[in-house]
Amino acid sequence: MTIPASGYPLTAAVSPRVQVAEHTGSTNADLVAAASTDDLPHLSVLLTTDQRSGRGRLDRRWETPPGSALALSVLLHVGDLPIEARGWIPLAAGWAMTEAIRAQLSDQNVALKWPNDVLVGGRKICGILAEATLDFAAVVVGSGINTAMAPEQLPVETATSFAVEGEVCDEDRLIADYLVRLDRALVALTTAGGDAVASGLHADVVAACSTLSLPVRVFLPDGSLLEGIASGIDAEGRLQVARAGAIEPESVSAGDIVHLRF
Ligand code: BT5
Repeated sequence: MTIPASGYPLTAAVSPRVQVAEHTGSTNADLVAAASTDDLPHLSVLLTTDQRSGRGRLDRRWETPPGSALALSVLLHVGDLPIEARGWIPLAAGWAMTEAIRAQLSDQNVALKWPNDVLVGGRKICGILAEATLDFAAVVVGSGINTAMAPEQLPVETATSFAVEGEVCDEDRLIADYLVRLDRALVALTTAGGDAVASGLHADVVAACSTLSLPVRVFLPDGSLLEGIASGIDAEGRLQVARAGAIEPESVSAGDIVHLRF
C-alpha cells in the first residue's frame, strides 16, 4: 500500500515520480520489479521508513527497525552512459549521499568509505546497493539511511544514526539534495563520454573518500585477503591498494574494506 508523497515536497520538485510505501520488504526489489512492467521515468523514487527485508550486498541483510531509518530507491536511466563507465554509478551515489548527509551534520566528520558507505566519525550511517533492472536498461540505486535509530536499535557496533549523532534528519531535504547531486554527476559523466576524470567526478570522490591513505584489509570476492595502504582511486573507480614492499599497487574493483585505522 502506498501513501501520498505530500510529506516530501522538495523530493517531488526533483523527482517526476515519488512513491511512499507504508511498509515493504525491499524498496530495491520493488523498484526493479516495477521497472520491468511499467515505463518509469528517470529519477523515479520509492521510499519507506518501514523496510522489513532490506538487502545488503552479497545477500547480506540491511536491518532497520520500523521508523528508525529511511529506505530509498531511485531509478536511473543510464542508456547513454558507456558501459565501461557504469562502475562509477555507485561511487557517484556514495559521493552524492556523503554531501547530502554532510549538509545536515556539518559539525561531524562525514566521509565516504570506498566504494559507497557513508561514515560519520568512522561509523556507518548509510549503505548503498546498486542493482541493474531485469532488462539492464536502467539501474536502481538503493540507500539505507539510519535516521531516528536509537543507540539500542543499532544492528551492529559499527553503525550510527542521525539520532545517535544528536541530530534530527530532515528526510525530504536529504533526498532532494542527494538526487540533485547524483543526477548532476551522472549528466556530467555522460557528457564527458564516461570519463570521470574529465567530468570532475573522480576528483569529487577522491576528496570525499576517507579510505585513501589509510591502512586497509580487503576481503576479495574470491575469498582472498589483501592488506596494504589505500593509495588512490584509478580512472575506472577501482581502489588502489599498495602492499608493503610492492612496487605497483593492486586494483580492487569489488570487495569488503576494513579501515585498520580511522
Ligand atoms: C549495504 O550492504 O551497505 C547496502 C545496504 C543497502 C540498503 C538499501 S535500503 C533501500 C534499498 N532496498 C534494499 O533492500 N536495500 C537497499 P553491505 O555493504 O553488504 O552492508 C551490510 C552489512 O552492514 C551487514 O552485514 C551489517 O554488518 C551491516 N548493517 C546492517 N544493517 C545496518 C544498518 N542499518 N546500519 C549500519 N550497518 C548495517
